[in-house]
Amino acid sequence: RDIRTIGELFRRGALRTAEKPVYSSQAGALNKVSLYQGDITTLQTDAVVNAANPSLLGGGGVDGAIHAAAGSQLLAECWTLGGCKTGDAKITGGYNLPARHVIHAVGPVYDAGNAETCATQLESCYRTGLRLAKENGCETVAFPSISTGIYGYPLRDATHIALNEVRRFVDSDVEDKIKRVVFVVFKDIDRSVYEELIPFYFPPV
Ligand code: AR6
Repeated sequence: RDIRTIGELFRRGALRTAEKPVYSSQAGALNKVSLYQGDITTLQTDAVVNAANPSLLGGGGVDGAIHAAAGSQLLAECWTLGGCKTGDAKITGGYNLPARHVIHAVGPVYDAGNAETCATQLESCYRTGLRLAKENGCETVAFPSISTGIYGYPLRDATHIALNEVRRFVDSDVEDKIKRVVFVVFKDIDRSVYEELIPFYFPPV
C-alpha cells in the first residue's frame, strides 16, 4: 500500500500548507494546518478521524474505507465501545492503518429544520476529536469532511465549522500539543471550498 508520511508529503509538495506560515500573533501556533486531497487511509498521522455513525460498527463512505483498510480487529474493538452519541467521539487503535489511532466521530445527519442543533453537533465532533487526540498524545491528526457525504451537511457551512473549531482549538492549545491538523478532502469541489476558506481562518502572515 501507498503509505505516506507527513514529511514525505511535504517533500513531494502533495501536502499543501495553508498558504505558508499561518499566524504571526499566536506564539507556537505557526503553520499548523494542511490540506490534502486523497484517501485518508493512506496517511501516517498519529490519528485519523472517521466519520462514523452511532453504532460505530462501520458503514459506507470514509467509514467503510477506514474499516476495510484497518482490518477486522478494528471492528472487534468497536464492538466493545457501546456506540457513540451524535456530536461525540471515541478513540481506538489503528490496526493495519499507517495511523496509530482512529478517532470515530459521529456527525449529525443534516436536517435543515434543525440547523442550529446540527451545527452544535458538528462543532462538537471537531472539538471532541481534537481533545481525544491531545489526551492520547497524538501530535498529528487528519480529519475528513465530517457529515458532508452521506449525511448531507451543506459543504460550505460544514467547512466553516471545521475551520473555526480547529482554529479555536489550536489557539487554546497553549502547551502546543497538537502539531499539525490535516484537512483531508476527497472531491475537487471539497478541495476548492477548503482552499477558498482556509486563509480566512488561518491567514497567511
Ligand atoms: N478518504 C477521505 N475522505 C473520504 C474517503 C476517504 N477514503 N471516502 C469518502 N470521503 P461520508 P458522512 C469523504 O459519507 O457524511 C457512513 O456510512 C467524502 O467525499 O463518508 O459523515 C457512516 O457509517 C465526504 O467528503 O460521511 C455513516 O453512516 C466525507 O468523506 C455515514 O456514512 C464524508 O462523507 C456518515 O456520513
